Amino acid sequence: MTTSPDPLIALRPWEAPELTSWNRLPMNAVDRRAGAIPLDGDWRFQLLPAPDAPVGGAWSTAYVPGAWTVQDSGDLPQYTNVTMPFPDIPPHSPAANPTGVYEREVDVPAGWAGRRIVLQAGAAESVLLVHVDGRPVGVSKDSHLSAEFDLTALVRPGARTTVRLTVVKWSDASHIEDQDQWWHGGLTRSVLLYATDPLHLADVTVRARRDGELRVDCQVRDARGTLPAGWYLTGDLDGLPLAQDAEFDRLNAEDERVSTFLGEARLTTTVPEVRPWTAETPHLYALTIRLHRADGTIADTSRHRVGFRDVKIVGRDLLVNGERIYIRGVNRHDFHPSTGRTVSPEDMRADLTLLKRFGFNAIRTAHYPNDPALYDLADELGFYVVDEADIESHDHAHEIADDPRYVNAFVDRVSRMVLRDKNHPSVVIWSLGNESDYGAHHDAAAGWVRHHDPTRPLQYEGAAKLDWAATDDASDIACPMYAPIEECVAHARSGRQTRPLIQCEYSHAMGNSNGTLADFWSAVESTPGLQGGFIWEFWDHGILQRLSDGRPAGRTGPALRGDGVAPPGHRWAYGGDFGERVHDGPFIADGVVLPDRAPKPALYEHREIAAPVRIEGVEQGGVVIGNHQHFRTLDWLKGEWRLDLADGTTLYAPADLPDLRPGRTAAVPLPFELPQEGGEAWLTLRVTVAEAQPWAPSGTELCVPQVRLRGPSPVPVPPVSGAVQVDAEGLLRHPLLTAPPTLTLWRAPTDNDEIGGMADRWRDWGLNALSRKVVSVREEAGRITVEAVYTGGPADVRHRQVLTPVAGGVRIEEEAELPAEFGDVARVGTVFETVAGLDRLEWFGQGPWESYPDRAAGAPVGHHALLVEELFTPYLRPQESGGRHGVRHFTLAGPESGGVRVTLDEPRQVSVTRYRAGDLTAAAHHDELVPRQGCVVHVDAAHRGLGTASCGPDTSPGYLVAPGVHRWSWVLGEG
Ligand code: IPT
Repeated sequence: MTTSPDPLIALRPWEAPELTSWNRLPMNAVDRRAGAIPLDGDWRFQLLPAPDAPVGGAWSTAYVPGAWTVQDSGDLPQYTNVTMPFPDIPPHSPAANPTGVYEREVDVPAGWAGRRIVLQAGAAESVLLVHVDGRPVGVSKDSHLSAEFDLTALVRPGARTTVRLTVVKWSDASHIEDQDQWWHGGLTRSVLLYATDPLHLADVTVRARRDGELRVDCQVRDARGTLPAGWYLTGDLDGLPLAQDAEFDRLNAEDERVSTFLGEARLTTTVPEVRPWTAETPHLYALTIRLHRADGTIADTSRHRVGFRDVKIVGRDLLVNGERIYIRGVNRHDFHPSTGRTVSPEDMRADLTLLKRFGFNAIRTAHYPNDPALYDLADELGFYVVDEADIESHDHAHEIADDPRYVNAFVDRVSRMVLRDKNHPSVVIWSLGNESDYGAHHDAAAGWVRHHDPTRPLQYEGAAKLDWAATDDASDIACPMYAPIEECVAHARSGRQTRPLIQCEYSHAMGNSNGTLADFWSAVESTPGLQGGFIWEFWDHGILQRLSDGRPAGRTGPALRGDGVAPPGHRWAYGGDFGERVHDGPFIADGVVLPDRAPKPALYEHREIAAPVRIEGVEQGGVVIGNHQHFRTLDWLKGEWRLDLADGTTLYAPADLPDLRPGRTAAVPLPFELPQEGGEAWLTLRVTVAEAQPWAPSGTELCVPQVRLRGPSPVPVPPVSGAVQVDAEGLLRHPLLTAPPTLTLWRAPTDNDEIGGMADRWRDWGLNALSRKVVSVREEAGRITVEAVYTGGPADVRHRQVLTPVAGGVRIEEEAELPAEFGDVARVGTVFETVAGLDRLEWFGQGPWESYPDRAAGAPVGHHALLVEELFTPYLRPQESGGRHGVRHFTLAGPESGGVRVTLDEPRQVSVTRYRAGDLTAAAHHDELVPRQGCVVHVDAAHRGLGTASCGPDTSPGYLVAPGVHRWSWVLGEG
């Protein structure tokens, strides 16, 4: 070990959990961005092999804010879930410990003479050491909160100063930042330098109640020590003046300490006819607080946006402004595919805008305080935020939760989060962190929060999971993760429930997933005591990676396409793709959006489940409409009716939405006279934004509730004379097919299938490679019966096709007998392939987006058309994709030419892609797939639900494909 005269290095703070900071200023909620000098941009940079290695190598540059791991530094991102990336046990870190030294000059303005000068580092991963002109300044830990240092005594206004920020990647703190995400190193949020008058606002705490009461508590300090006599505060809220609370001043004056050193003052007002803040109505008021010197001049100013609202738990209900709300939440990491960790306000606005459009009203900042700008946006756009502290000790949870060396870190992280975010109306719940067992440190941190901020509930999954009904732990909410819905319902009905039940994580969105979401929500909405949860998670964290050299593309990489496919020459990297030896593969790709924020189809399912307007049913010629919002009427929405008939007819009519208060229903007249002919009929209400919202221009579609007005009337397809062509094996010959219809029981395993163990079972049964043997081919009056067996598994599967010539094509009646040995398979169905040139699918069934048997509540029945390429979702690890549920008939045709027309005996699962299931199974990344010229078409008699077994419950029994006899029939025509 090299010895260093530098005291910050000599302290070895990276292996000292007791030391959470040195010389760092207390966290506060005063916004200092206005007037500050931003220090973002290129810094001199060198990466040392260890924190105590000498600085003195060659300098390169690194961009701030940014992770060096995506900037060609030689150190690359690594993804692990639970497992720590190094074997050292807490509080130790490995000897090989990449350490980034950032340096730059700053010209301190001459005008700052006599002012207090502060450096703010937005985030450093994981230990920050600060030097100015070679002199030690301070230390900070917590990779996801800012650190401030007073530089007044160290810098000279008018002179040039060298700032050095040393960031040590691995430390005792890494053990409590084990958050199932990419490990990076660097200064990942902005750095700035600001100046204040020595007399300044040290903190401002805003409490704004739904009844219009506003209370602002201010802490005033003077950097010179003693406060000058006669200072006072003024403030106003949208022009309404606040008054300094005289009684509060009188009590303070009695305490000499307070009046001399620790200035405290309270400003109050009552807003008449206040417009309350909710996620649906995020009304904000502008508050300005001014600190005056005795002569009236202004020493300091702080600006805030204020939302008036109450959050309360009453019994087992979480209430916002007295209403029991549903939490339609998502877990969100700070992520961007190019920068890894650094997110711009524009990107965050895009995240939140998308979430609003898809019906989300809540965010859990998993598993650390997100970028500060996120909370401003959540206030403005309207989200309920569970603000989570930067604590996850997953790999060593049990050891750390009671290791006294870590107690400071727990309380420090939780308290600093609360101090930073306490003024945001969007923050409705504090969270003590994630997956860190339950120990004394949690109670210590909970005690701090409950004392400091009694206005919000607190949650911690690790505490509440021991007994959902407990009343004396570190959680005011039972917030389990991935609990089966039946368990939640049983608890709510048990009579033992003591607190709200809101799942902190549910419906794991890895790959093609989120099965049974609608069932989850129908249970929530019909069970008092259940209030929703947070889907895991928002992002698929694929990092944009150059194929040429395997490096991250970085912030200067190519523009993203926005359709889920990586730009040419690139792919989305997941665990292992940077050569990591320890990693957790694609488990990092488990979001509802692909890495470029392209929505996965599951989002449409969520959108419909969360719809503000629903069709409750049809009664006596009227359609019953319901308002499912908590706080708004329907006047900001508009509707349009659409009627789809099986024969291809589509009719439209304008819809007048009724004037409905939240929770109410009303019947409106049926907009159409139902035509006598045309078969099955579906009425859809397309609801769009009438009045532009900050998150959606007018015209944005929000939901498409629908109701069936008439069931199918089967049209008989009589046989005709003629002949069906089969080969010696009994396989259909057809000019438009390059592969004849055969039986298949295999789908390219989804992540749920793989991790849930189903795929291995299917492989053991040989379902991916069954071979067909013809048993007999018989012809009788033009009708051909083909008996075959599919072998290779523990038992043979018998399959029969009866091929009959019918007007315009051939009817194929199929029967497959699945032996009892094959309990629970992926699908039973037909697969065939078409000639090239059939590029467009038109269908009558559910759509337009992808849907599966247990994820089909958000895809309305109607006439849909898409290009074959558009049908496919590019899940990061290729897998079953592109399915459409409830298809009645479809045509696959070229731009001019006719093509294949298929009519099904009943609504079936269908997919049309450029890939065989085997192609998808064999590929590890999307870019490895070579699209076929023709189409691979699946028509399924039965298709297994998706479930969420990659982390959580599998699909429900009703969505499984059971053994026994399956029958289906379809007509293959040309059209
Ligand atoms: C749960 C974690 O809290 C979350 O961070 C993520 O890892 C998720 O799983 C899976 O993607 S913990 C799990 C052991 C239930």
